[in-house]
Amino acid sequence: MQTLHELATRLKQARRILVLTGAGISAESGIATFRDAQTGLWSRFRPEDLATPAAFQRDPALVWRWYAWRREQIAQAQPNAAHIALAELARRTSLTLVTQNVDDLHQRAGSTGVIALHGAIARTVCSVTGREISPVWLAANPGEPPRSPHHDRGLARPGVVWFGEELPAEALTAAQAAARGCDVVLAIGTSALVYPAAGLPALAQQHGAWFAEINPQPTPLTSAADLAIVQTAGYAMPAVLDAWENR
Ligand code: BV8
Repeated sequence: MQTLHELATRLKQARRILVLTGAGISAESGIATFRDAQTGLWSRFRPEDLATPAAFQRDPALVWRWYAWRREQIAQAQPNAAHIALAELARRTSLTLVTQNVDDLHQRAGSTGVIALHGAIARTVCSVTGREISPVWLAANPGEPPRSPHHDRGLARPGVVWFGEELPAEALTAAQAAARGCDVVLAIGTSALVYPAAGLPALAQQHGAWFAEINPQPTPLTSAADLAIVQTAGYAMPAVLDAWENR
């Protein structure tokens, strides 16, 4: 419990906080993490092999169906205690929330100004132009995937960043600025394997920030953390808020 009290004290004393979340924060909402063994018909695929432009080029229907399955998981999920505690924490202090997740659970928990580095699974864009495709158009033009209204060779694809694709420049610039300007950086529920997102805690530390990690498993960043809390997000984040109140 001492480590949670130390984290609460650090957060309370911080001028500016950067929080980086990964799929682990949505695990207790029932959404499989990105690298967890995929269930059912998806168990024979590695996510990294499906979340690429080449996979979509090779078999657009397969990739479209994988995202439809994931969208369904997210639609049935609710924000969990960790998402809710983070939204509450942001109401008490200056906090920038950067997420690698493509679900909307932070937003549904009340977090605002969320920097979504890897896009949003709920968005659909044209595979050639990148322009948004409306749900109205999709409902009127079903398909796996539907074709795009923006280009005669275009197909509908999820509005997420695939491996090998650039992150949205504005989001990445804002996240890196937040890393340079924070005095506490907190990584929650990420395996810290995917760059440039996983480089944000080190960037913050290079600029003098104190770094804590919440994850039931060790990650490549654990050894660099000033404080490693080996707990689930759903347990640790509400407990940090409780400890904050008793400080
Ligand atoms: C790019 C969207 C320019 C799609 C995703 C530098 C060095 C090395 C490689 C690279 C580099 N720069 C670029 C690369 C290549 C690549 C990369 O990083 N590859 C890795 C695998 C080596 N990066 C890119 O391609 C990026 N683009 O940089 O463009 C470029 C391009 C090519 C070459 C050079 C430069 C684009 C990356 C974005 C990919 N898209 N998602 C989709 O979702 O379908 S990333 C994907 O992994 C996920 O979406 C997620 O965002 C991300 C990280 O995963 P996590 O969120 O951490 O989830 P994971 O399952 O891995 O881990 C869950 C964790 O939770 C675990 O640690 C677990 O212990 C913990 N946990 C479980 N339960 C709980 C919990 N924690 C707390 N509570 C719990 N209850």
